[in-house]
Amino acid sequence: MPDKKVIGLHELYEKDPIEADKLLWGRTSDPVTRRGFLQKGALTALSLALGSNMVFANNFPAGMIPAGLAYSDQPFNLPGKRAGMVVLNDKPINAETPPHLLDDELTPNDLFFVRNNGIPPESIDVSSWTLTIEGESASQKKTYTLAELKSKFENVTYNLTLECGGNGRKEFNPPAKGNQWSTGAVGCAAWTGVRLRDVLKDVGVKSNAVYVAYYGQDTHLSGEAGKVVISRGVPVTKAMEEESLIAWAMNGKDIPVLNGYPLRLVFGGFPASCSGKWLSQVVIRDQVHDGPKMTGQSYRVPCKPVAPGTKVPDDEMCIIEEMPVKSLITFPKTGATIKQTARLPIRGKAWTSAEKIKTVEWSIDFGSSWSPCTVRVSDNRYSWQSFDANVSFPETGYYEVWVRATDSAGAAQPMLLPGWNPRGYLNNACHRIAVKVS
Ligand SMILES: Nc1nc2c(c(=O)[nH]1)N[C@H]1C(S)=C(S)[C@@H](COP(=O)(O)O)O[C@H]1N2
Ligand SMILES: [Mo]
Repeated sequence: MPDKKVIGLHELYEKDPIEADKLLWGRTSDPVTRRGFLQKGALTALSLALGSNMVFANNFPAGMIPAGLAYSDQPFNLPGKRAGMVVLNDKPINAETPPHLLDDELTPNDLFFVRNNGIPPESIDVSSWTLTIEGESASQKKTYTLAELKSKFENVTYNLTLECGGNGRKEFNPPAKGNQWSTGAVGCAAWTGVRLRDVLKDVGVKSNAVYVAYYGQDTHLSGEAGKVVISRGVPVTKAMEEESLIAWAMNGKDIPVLNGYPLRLVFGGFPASCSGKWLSQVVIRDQVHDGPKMTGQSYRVPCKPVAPGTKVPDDEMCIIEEMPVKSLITFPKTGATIKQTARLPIRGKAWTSAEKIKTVEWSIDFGSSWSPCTVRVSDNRYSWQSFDANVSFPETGYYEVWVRATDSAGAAQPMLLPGWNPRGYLNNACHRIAVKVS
C-alpha cells in the first residue's frame, strides 16, 4: 500500500472547513459557522448546551449536532430547562417549547424558550452587576447596582408575553434562513422589576430622545472580546409605557441564566429581540438606534407586501414594532383520539399587542364555520389569555381543530400564512391540531 498520511477530521476542518464538510457530508457549509465552531467561544456555548464539558471537543466534526441534543428524545436537558424542549441550535443555544408544554397559566422558568444570538456570560457576580444609563439624549450618565435599582424604584410585577419575531418561520416558502422555529418561541411569565420609565426619569430624558436601546453582557460567537452580539431598542414612547420593565425575577424566582440572569428588559407586545438580556447598559438615543441586528434586514419586514422570494433592498425594509394577534392550542397534543360520543375539551393561549383578546373561535371544518371559546380575562395588557371550549364531532373520522383569535383592535389571525418576507418574521397563521374520532 502507498504510504499515505491519514489526516484527522479536525485537522481537515481546521485547514479547509468547506472541503472537509464536502467530504463528510457531500454538501457545502457556511465557512463562518464551521470555523467559528472550533473557537473557544463556540466550544463554551456547546458545553453550556450540554450542561458539561465535551471531552475531545476538538475531534467533534463541525456541522454536527451532538447526539445529546440532536434528537427530540434528548437524554440531557439544557441547564435550567426541562426535558421536552426542542433544541434548534446549540451554537448559540436556541430551544423552543412544544405547544402542549405551554398549557400552564404562566410559562414555568424551566419551559421558557431560549433565543440566544451569542454566548451567555460565564461567571455572573450579582453583587457587582451594574446598569449604566447614558446616551445622546440622557441628561447625565448614571450607574446603578442591582441593590440600588431594587430599593430606589417601585417594584412591580406584570404578566408579559415574549414572542420571537421569527416564531413560525419554519412555514415560509421559499424558506428563510435562521432558526426554524415552529410555534414555540413564545412564553408568558410574571416579570418583576422596576419600570424602565422610572429609571429613565431619574437619569433625565432630553426632549430630543427618539429611541431607547440596550447592551448586554453576552459574548459574540467569534469569542472576540468587546464585539457586540445584539443591541436593539424601542421607540421612546414604548420605553415609557407602564408595563415596560427592567426585570430581575421571573415567576418569583431568579431569571434562568439562559433567559438573561441577573437583569433584562421586558417589553410585551414587541418582538422579544427588543428585550435585552444580561442587561448592563441602556442608551437613550437622539435617533433610531443603529446597533447590531437593528439595521439592514434584521427584525425588519418589507414596508409594502412583496411576492414570495423577492429580494428587498434595505431601504424598503421597516422595523417590526407591534407583534400581531396570535393563539396556540395547548391541549390536547396534536394526534388526540376520542370516541364520537365524547366532547373534546380544548385549551390554549391567545395574545396580542393590542389592549386585549376579544374572541377566540374554533373550527373543525377548515374555517367554514366557527364557534366561540371561553376567553379568560387577563391581569394586565400584554399578558396572554387562556381560552377553552368543548368540541363535538358529527361523525367518526379525521379532523383538524383550528383556532382563531381576534383582538380588541379588530385584527384577526389569518388561516393561512400571512405575507412572505425575506427573513421569515410575523407568521401568525392559525394553529391546528389533528384529532381522530372513532
Ligand atoms: N443580550 C441579548 N439579549 C437578547 C438576545 C441575545 O441574544 N442577547 N436575544 C434576543 C432575542 S432575538 C429574543 S427572541 C429574546 C429571547 O428571550 P428568551 O431567550 O428569554 O426567550 O431575547 C432577546 N434579547
Ligand atoms: Mo428573536
